[in-house]
Parts: sequence; structure tokens; C-alpha cells
Amino acid sequence: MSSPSGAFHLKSFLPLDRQRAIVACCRTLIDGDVPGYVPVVRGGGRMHVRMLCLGRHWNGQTYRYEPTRSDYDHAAVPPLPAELADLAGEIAASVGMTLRADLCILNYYDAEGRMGLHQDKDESPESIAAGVPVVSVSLGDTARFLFGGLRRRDPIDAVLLKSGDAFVFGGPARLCYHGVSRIVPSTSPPELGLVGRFNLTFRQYSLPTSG
Ligand SMILES: O=C(O)CCC(=O)C(=O)O
Repeated sequence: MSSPSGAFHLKSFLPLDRQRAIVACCRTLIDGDVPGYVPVVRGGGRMHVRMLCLGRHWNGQTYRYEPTRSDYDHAAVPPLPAELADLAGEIAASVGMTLRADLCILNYYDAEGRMGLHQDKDESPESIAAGVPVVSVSLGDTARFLFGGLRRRDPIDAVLLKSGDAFVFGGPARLCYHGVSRIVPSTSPPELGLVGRFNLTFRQYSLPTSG
């Protein structure tokens, strides 16, 4: 991989039974009382995913986090379930990093789903400066994930993220550009009964205050 150190592709991290349980949780959340929606970002473009933020809401107009979905329906953001935050901590620990996730962005990609190249840089400056990792979990259809460097024009690797894979980028890789160029339809494990792909990206907005 040509990007800085601090990026890890953990193939088949989750066995099928754990994938099945997380998919059930994702379905309940994204079709819940505060459902997923397709954000319209600054400039008017519609994203190509259905998104639900947990713990803190990412506002696609301001590119800031907030407690209510003021760019959409003003609903209070649902909490991040403890078992999902624990999963993210477990994945980070497996590569020697620490993550106390306080927010997660759950995205659903259909066959046409994709996400442009971007940096995750809207968390607190302290969290980013400390290199607290982003932990991503993929379920369902395979995604062609793009992972580059710290500048948009840096070389980009294409990584196939399959169901059950995790991807971690922290430390010097925390601000690497990344995105999803396409979904590979009908590659989801049949046992999941999932058409399309769920991706969860866990982040830590705030560092604990000392004292
Ligand atoms: O779906 C993915 O694998 C990446 C998602 C992502 O980049 C994001 O939510 O910021």
C-alpha cells in the first residue's frame, strides 16, 4: 500500500454469526424511528448512500457534527449502541490502537452506491491530531474501496472490502483520502440475506478531558 503507515486491512475479521447479528442491528437502526436518509451536501449534490449517524449527526451542509439532524428533519440523533462501540474498540485494539468510539456513520449502498474521495476531518482537532483511528466494518456486497495519501493527488490503492472485513486508519494515516468507487452486486454471503452493503465507520469525536 502506498499510503502512510497506520492503515490496516483486516480480512475476514468477523465470522458469519457475528456479521448476521450486526446486519440485524443495522437493519433495525436504519429503518427505525429515526431512519436513514439520503443526504444532500453543500452545493446541492445528493449522496449515493443512505446514511444514519449514531451518537452525533454529521451535517452534510455544514460538514459539522451536531446533536440533532438540522439539515434534514431536526430529529435527535439516535445513540450509538454500546455493543457497536465495543466492537470498534476491539478492532482497533487488534492493531495496537485505541478507539473509544462516540459516533458512527452507518451507510447503506445499493448496487449504484458509491462515495467520492474525501478525508474524515470533521471530528475534534484534538482527536485528529492524536491520530485516533477511524474503524470501518463492511457487511454484504463487496466494495471497491479507494485509499490514498494525505493529498488528493497522491497515488491511490484499490482494495476490495468483503463482508466481514474491517479497515482501520489512524496515526499517520488518519487523514488519508478514501472513498468507494463501486459496489460489486450479488457478492453478499447468502447467509446474511442482505442485498447491497452496510458499512459502519466508527470515530471518536472527543478525547476524554484530563483532571
Ligand atoms: O463505505 C466505506 O467503506 C467508506 C465510508 C466512508 O468513507 C465514510 O463514511 O466516511
